[in-house]
Amino acid sequence: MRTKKRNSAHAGGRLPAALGGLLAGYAALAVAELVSAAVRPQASPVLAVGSAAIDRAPAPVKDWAIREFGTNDKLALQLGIVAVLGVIAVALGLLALHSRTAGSTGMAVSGAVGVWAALSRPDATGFADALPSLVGACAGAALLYDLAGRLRARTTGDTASVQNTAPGSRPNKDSLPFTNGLPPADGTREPGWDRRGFVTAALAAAAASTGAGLAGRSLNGDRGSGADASRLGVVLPAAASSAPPLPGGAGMEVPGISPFITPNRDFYRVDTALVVPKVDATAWRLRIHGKGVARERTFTFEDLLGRELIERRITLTCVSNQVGGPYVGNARWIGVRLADLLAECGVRPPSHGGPADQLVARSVDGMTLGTPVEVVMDGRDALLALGMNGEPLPFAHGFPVRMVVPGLYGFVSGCKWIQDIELTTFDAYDTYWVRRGWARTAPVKTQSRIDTPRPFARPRAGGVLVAGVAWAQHRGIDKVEVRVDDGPWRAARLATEDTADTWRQWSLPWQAAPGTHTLTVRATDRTGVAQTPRRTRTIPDGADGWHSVVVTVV
Ligand SMILES: Nc1nc2c(c(=O)[nH]1)N[C@H]1C(S)=C(S)[C@@H](COP(=O)(O)O)O[C@H]1N2
Ligand SMILES: [Mo]
Repeated sequence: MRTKKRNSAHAGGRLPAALGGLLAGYAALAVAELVSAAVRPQASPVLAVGSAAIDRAPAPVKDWAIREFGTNDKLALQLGIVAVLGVIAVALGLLALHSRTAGSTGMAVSGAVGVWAALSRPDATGFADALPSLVGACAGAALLYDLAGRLRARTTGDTASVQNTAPGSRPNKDSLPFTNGLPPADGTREPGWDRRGFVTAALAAAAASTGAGLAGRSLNGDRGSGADASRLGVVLPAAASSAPPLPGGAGMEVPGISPFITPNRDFYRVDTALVVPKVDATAWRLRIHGKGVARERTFTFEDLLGRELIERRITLTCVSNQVGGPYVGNARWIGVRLADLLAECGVRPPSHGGPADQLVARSVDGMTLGTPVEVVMDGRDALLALGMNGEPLPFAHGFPVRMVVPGLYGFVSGCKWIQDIELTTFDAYDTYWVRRGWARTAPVKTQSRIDTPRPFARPRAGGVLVAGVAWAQHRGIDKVEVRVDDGPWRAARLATEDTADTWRQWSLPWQAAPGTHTLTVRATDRTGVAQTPRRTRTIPDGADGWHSVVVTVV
């Protein structure tokens, strides 16, 4: 009985059922995309679930993703989510063959996950954020219910309907032979399901979903147009204090070495934003408030542009950079000296009796980064940067305004898309990364990297130039040494130092003998501390260890 009933439920077959599930899932996402255009692009289910996954991923998983996928980690995540949703949709389609209610309920429950993710985003603006997933899931559930109904149209699940499909059986009065009520004209054995109705409904749903999805995409795409226009309209004034001219010899002409200044398009990008926030500079505000802020202030972008600007070359590094990794870059930044702004607001560093030891920077996407107030106000060139390498900040690097603090890893200093600065204490507040096991304070560790030859390169025997970069921001690089296999350490030639806040290129000519060799580099900073050999993890405060490259000389 039970099995017979199942057979009847399979009247339409598994393939159309699976397709129906997929289609319902597609419709749900497409409708959600359209609704998200009325709310916020980030409230669409894939982005909301993806962002929630990023926030909850354990550090090792995050490290693995960054290692495996690099800057494509976010694309990989989204593709992964879509793949999982596809599997769920197929399963629900098959489930709906047995029970339309169960299938549709499953679709609704999947939508609830999107609702929960969207509402739990730190930048969620309220119940509206739930709407894309909610409306999308309802559309998907309704479509699945309808399509599954067509798959079971002639066999509505009672015993009689089972016999219906048996040769010579008479149509059951409860079942609907065809939606148009007509038996097949040619008298051949019709499928036990409403094939034409299913195909028609499926095609109509696919077309409508694609239309909704494309409309949503295009509306979401237009959303940033105010921001685009505001960025195009920015004219960066000349700095009152420009960066000193680059000393001759600060840049080495070695093929394969990292250029001294990293072009914006090549500058590494590390953040949790699945969609790059596009902020309209004309509507942007920065508020400074909190403990010990005698005069709370709010600044507009115009306010900052009109102030005295300083221009500095500063090397930025990510704490997630593995030894030898790519998450380091050097740019010319223009902006406002943060210490001046804080002093205007009446902020004093702890060493001058100020009650706040932590500056918490908040971005428009809800990220929080904590920086020691003492460091920001100790005289170094901590900036609210407005420009990068002669242009307004690229959106991906924090337009309209970001923080840059020489000597600290990005996660404790480099807030992009900043909108709020709160003075507080390290005891009172843990920021985003600290809550995930990373250090509260994190000065950049001394590091060096071999850029050329590349790993597993096959240079010709004879003269080979080994070269790369070394950094120890705000302390400066004193010495770089290279070793071939287990040979002696030899001092590399250092490019002229720009400032202690920038990296230094280095090179060493090597008489390469045929065979496989390991090249190793280590740097010593101005305080006399040399890089330690032992490789450590990046969490909690940055990787230690020497960079090595294995090459085969031919
Ligand atoms: N709003 C926001 N700012 C952020 C981050 C982020 O995830 N969100 N990541 C930080 C980290 S970990 C680093 S290393 C730097 C990287 O800056 P870049 O992407 O411009 O190189 O930005 C910092 N600022
Ligand atoms: Mo970072």
